[in-house]
Amino acid sequence: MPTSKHPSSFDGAGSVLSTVAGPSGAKPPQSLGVSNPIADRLLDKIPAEQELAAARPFNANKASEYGDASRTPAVGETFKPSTHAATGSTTTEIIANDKVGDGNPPEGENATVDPLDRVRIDPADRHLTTNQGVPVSDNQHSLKAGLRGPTLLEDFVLREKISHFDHERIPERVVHARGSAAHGYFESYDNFSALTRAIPFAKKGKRTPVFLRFSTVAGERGSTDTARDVRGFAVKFYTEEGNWDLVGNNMPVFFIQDAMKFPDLVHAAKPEPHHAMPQAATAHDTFWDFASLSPEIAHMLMWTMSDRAIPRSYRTMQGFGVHTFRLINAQGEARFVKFHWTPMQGTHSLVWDEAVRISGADSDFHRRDLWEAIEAGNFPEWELGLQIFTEEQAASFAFDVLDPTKLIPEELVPLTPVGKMVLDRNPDNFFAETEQVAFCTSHVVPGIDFSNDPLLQGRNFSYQDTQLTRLGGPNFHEIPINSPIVQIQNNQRDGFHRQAINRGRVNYEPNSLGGGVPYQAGPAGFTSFPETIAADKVRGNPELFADHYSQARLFWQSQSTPEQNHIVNAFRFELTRVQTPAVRERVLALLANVDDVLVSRVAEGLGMDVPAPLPLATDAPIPTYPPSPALSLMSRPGVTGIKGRRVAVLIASGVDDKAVKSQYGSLLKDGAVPRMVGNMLGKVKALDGDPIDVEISVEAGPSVMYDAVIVPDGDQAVATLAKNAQVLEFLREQYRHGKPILVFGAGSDLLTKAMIPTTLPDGSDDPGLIVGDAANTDAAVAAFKTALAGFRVFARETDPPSV
Ligand code: HDE
Repeated sequence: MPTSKHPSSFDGAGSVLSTVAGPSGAKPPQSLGVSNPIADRLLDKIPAEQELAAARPFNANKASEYGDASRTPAVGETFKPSTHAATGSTTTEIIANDKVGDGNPPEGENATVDPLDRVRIDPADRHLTTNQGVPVSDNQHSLKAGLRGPTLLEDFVLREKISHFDHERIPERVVHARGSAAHGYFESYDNFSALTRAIPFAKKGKRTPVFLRFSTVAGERGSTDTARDVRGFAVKFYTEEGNWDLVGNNMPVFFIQDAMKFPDLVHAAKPEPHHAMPQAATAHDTFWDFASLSPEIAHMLMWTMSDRAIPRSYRTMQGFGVHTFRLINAQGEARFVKFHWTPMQGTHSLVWDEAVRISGADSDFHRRDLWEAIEAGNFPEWELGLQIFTEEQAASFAFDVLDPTKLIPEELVPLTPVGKMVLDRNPDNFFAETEQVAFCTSHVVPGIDFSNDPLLQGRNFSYQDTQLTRLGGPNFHEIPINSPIVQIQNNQRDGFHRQAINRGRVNYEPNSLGGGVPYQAGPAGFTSFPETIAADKVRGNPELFADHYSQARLFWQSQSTPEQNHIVNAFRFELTRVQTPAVRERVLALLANVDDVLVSRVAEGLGMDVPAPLPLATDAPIPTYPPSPALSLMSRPGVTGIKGRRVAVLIASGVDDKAVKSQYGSLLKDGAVPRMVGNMLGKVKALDGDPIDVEISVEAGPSVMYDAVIVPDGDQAVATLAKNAQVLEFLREQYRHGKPILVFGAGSDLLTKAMIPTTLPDGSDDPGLIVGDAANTDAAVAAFKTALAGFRVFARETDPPSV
């Protein structure tokens, strides 16, 4: 018979053994009559709970919750229990088994935030099981009454499998449904704590893990990557003070000025509701109807009709936080800030004819490009630059910094580089990570704060709300990709799909029974900038929001000639697809306020006269700006050269294999991705040497899949290739899309057959058409690489295209 730990008194033992009521003021019992580890823990737990509660006779912080004192929240009071048992849910938590664990209560721990390794799954050497872990003997057949008989309802293996499959899909994002993502890190260039206490900027070389999701906006989850659209650029920083989501776009301004208009904008842009067409395109009546009645959209239209809306790659896009935010340092000093991500790969775009063809050739073009670059260790990088300015400066600008249709020209507030972001790891699983990641603009950390931009304020509600439906409840922060890398400790409980098993009976604050924990952090926690506001409660916009055109004009005037040509063509394309003449006319009336040349060129393309401009929304003088070179794609060629650029090497039997192989190798060495492209798969006989394998056919990998082409020497090869109209079309498209063409010897005949001009339309040399021969091979390859690293040869373009 075991001896009791406290044998002398049984007084009050019945109450300890009960879960309700007890004597007033009695001393705790010293024995429960039996002794075993559980009873002993109960005997310890009850008085320790009482002692813990008694340690807090009142809430000492209460007075600090009112008036001026409440501006500096106090740190919560905490009390340490004499035994850990005091705060447990149950005395039996020390019982161990394979399911519940080792019986050691996890003091101060929330293991749901442990690194993703905890949920990565690999089936090596494992048999199939059901979701209940039951081994599956036969994964081929349902359970039937006889080989030719009906399937039995009893077949729980079949039912589980089919039922899970039936529910595999979750609602796609209402906007930004189509996206791709990668892991990486942000590295701070220095200690920027004078600017912000946000921990990613705390020290030189500090790395913060990130997850970045790129997306298109209008298209559905399966839509094409190269649609004309804004791209999402959403970065989740996993910081030691919680997650910070910088949910931006690849354009620095937005369509509307108030969150109230977002559902209208998106309804107008999405497929028309009666026939659900067109997919992933604004080229239809309802979008332009809404747009022309909402002239605040003018500036954003210039961006979406520009080449920015058809990026070459996610890796060649800028990213912008769009809104004005605040940075706050440890002393509580605040500055305004705009966030800019600048790609080291340079800013490069597609041309429209190419984008349309890519949609047929490879609608995963951007997704594939990002995936392939990272898989090959060619990690894309962006520099984070900040435009930092004070409230006083903001007040002196000709525009309102709370207006998301306005940008701050870099010439007015230059970028301060503060760090770089590198994407160095593809996700393991698209659904678990890319699809389930939940960005919310309201996810900020100490040192980052909002401005009163009415769009941002509305977004702070919308994203959280969206995730509730999309991810099935309020516990989406527990989905591994969304959980922070730091502890989550609070009194939120329950809800669909709850993973955490919270220990103890205390799920409220203030408490004494839990020793006061988790306690409020006080000054160490997130505090909002105490902006002074004395205002009427109103619906409306500030005066400066009424200038709708000055920055649209700034953008237009800052573009290079080819970029302006593309904007004209884009308006012409979109408005040609519009059916209602009155809508077209109204858009022209809007453009008439932007620029005379722009509107007359678009009108000409539509066979219409330029109408009278739309009335302005303000009588105030319209600001003028000097052109901003930073707004042209041409201002950022990038620093990574030909890394990741794809080059087609056309081959057929009789090709000059030595030359071809050396060029192939030299491109590979510089990080480019060459491919042997032929009429069909198989081997081609080389001029002298080993046969060469064709890697892809012109049919499966047409011209638009490459950034450049090499046409090698070899009479027989050229004669074979010349018989294939797809090859000739291939070359014509390379030319039309402004891509470098390197041609050797007999290869020139192929260009002639394809009717490719040897000079530019104005008669001058074409810098992208490089002719090599045995004497100048190295120089020709070098010139080709220079052309490949740079921008396209836009000087080839004529309207309409002559090739
Ligand atoms: Fe979004 N936006 N948005 N948006 N947005 C969403 O949230 C919304 C806006 C942006 O890769 C949704 O999780 C409102 C501006 C990105 O998962 C939704 C308003 C900017 C992503 C939503 C805006 C963005 C979203 C849909 C006007 C650039 C994708 C699914 C007040 C600064 C993030 C979701 C990802 C996604 C609402 C305007 C960027 C519905 C109400 C401005 C990059 O909550």
